[in-house]
Amino acid sequence: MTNYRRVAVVHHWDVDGISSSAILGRALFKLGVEAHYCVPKIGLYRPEAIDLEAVAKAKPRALLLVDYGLRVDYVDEVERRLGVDVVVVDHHANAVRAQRFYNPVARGAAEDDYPSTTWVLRELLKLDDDLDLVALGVVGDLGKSLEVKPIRRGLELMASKHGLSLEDLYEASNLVNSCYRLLDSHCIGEVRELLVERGVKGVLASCKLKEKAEELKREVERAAARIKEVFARGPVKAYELTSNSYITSSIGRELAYRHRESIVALVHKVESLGVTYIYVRSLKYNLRRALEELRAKGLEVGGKDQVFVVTCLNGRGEVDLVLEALTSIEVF
Ligand SMILES: [Mn+2]
Repeated sequence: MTNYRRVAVVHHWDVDGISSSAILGRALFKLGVEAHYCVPKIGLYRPEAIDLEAVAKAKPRALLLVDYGLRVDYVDEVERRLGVDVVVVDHHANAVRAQRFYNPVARGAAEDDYPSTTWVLRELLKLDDDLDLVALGVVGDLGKSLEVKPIRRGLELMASKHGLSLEDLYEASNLVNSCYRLLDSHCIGEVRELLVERGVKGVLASCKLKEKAEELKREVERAAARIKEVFARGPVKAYELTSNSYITSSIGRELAYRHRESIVALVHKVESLGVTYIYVRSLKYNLRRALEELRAKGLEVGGKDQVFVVTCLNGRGEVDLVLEALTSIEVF
């Protein structure tokens, strides 16, 4: 990394992405590398989501793509357009890239062994410090499913070294994620700085973040009251959500926990983004095959074994294709 005197860090807007960029921020500072940060347009996993003009203005020698789950052909496109090395650090299911690609999951490692990008960074940078940030990324990505994972005990120990409990990490994760759920990019930048300077405790002490979380909670309650069931066949249940906040995953997760034996699909049209998301989660069924099938059909899909999201930009019957793929899962 010291080959590059100045880098741009483009990171995912969720708590794992922000914690990862805070870890990198500290590491780059120690190496004397200047870092410029940029968050892609919230909700989009495409080259256009990255403000390449702004990135180019900073004249970086390399761009680090952190926890963003961008398709490998899109990564190559960004590299071509920007004309500098792009380095990927990630843990989302993806094709493998030949160079500058630190994603053990894409290379075949088990998702449970790399539950977050902070965990990938921990290994890559051989971290002994910053373990509160590492643990925060894991708690953010695993959510409540952490309770049944073997990694739980280890995280508890990591947190306790910083005088924190798992509960504290859940709360911090919720506070940090309020920013992107309210589509507030400015807030994301502030939180990253806070994490770089003061770690997880800084987040827990922030009044501004507490207010954000309260604002979000009220919006989630209002939206949850409007959810409609629109499809039910076998284990598959589909719901429709209307809200102009990016609360697809909070509501989708909640529905999945409420219907543990099912595959839950949540169709969420976010008018302020001009995008419809289909969020699919199941605690019981492995969705990887459906994810790959839909990707092969040309849909914009990102995700893992238990969860994936389809982004519908022009409405080409994606909902029907997803329901079709899901209703055939049971056969396998
Ligand atoms: Mn992640």
